[in-house]
Amino acid sequence: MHDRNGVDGGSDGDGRIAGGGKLDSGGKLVDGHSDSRRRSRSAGSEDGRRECGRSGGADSPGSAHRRTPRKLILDLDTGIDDALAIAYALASPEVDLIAVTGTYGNVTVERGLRNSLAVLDLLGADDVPVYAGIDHPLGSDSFEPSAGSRAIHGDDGLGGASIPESSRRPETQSAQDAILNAAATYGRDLLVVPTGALTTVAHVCCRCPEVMSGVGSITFMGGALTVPGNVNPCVEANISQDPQSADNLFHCAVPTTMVGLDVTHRTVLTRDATRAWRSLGTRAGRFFADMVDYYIGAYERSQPYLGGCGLHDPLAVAAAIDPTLISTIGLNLQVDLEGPFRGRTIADPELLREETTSTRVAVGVDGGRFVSTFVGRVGRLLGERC
Ligand SMILES: [Ca+2]
Repeated sequence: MHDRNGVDGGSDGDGRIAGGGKLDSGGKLVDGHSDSRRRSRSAGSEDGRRECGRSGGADSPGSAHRRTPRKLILDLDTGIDDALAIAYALASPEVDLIAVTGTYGNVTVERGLRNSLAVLDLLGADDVPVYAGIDHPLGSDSFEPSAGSRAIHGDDGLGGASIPESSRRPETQSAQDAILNAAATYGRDLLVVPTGALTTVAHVCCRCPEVMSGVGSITFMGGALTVPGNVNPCVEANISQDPQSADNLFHCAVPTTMVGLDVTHRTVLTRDATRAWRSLGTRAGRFFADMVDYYIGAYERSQPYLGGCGLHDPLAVAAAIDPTLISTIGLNLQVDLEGPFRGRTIADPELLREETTSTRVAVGVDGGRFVSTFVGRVGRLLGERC
């Protein structure tokens, strides 16, 4: 399965689709050559609720020689490392962030959307649309953040750091339709990076596996295979939010890459970085320094041996952009759904002899290269803001 999960292919990366047109601000196909930033960042049509169709991007011209940034959708439960993932995405020339979709975990969907909009606006990306996804796990009709999440990310999800509220609102289209439309439009030129509960992405993948199998990659932050969890000795937080949806995703024949605690705890940011950001003298620098100092403080209490905070969600973005940062093994995963190990990610014993595997599990990372790239790119971005 992963033989075709390559990094090449797709549309010309500039918003064009197979028929030669582009998407207008509502996501509708138009002719002509105008190319506003807003237009290229639209993630899907407003009339949404499309039926599953073939991806338009995989066989389009220009796939052999990529010259333009690939499209990126982040599916975030916007707490502190999600905000860092937004910054890294905006600072990376290899990708064009076309949408943020909202899931839950660190915070509720509503709170996460407010945080995403505020962070995007602060970083000068007030043209990136934000869409609400499913706001509770399968088998439940509500969600509230855990005490552990509030301790690590703060009650507001951003460590109490000062940031203006956005005047924007989330789009009326659902995250599910936005993701599906973008997948059908951009095909392998689209990267999808979920970094919270997998409910929305699993729903879309199970609903239209052929379309979602056609995207460039689905690289999620979550799970723990070779190291202990961070909820309990077996379970990682994102998977714990909705184990059933994660298990559905692993069994719906859509290729994924797992960037879990196995590697994210090897990429650590220290107070050296926040001191540098604060010294930039910009509002964005101060906000990110205050926010991450709160995060590092939480780590100093819970995992002092790390020497800083884990760069969980930004590493997933970086691995989606540059898979050479990680080394992986192929597995067909399952999630334990009952008993004391509920939420554990582990190989499905019934699929051990399958020749094809659906998930590349990251077990190694070039942490030094990633952290230095992260510090350089994000530092430049924060210095450019007023
Ligand atoms: Ca997250």
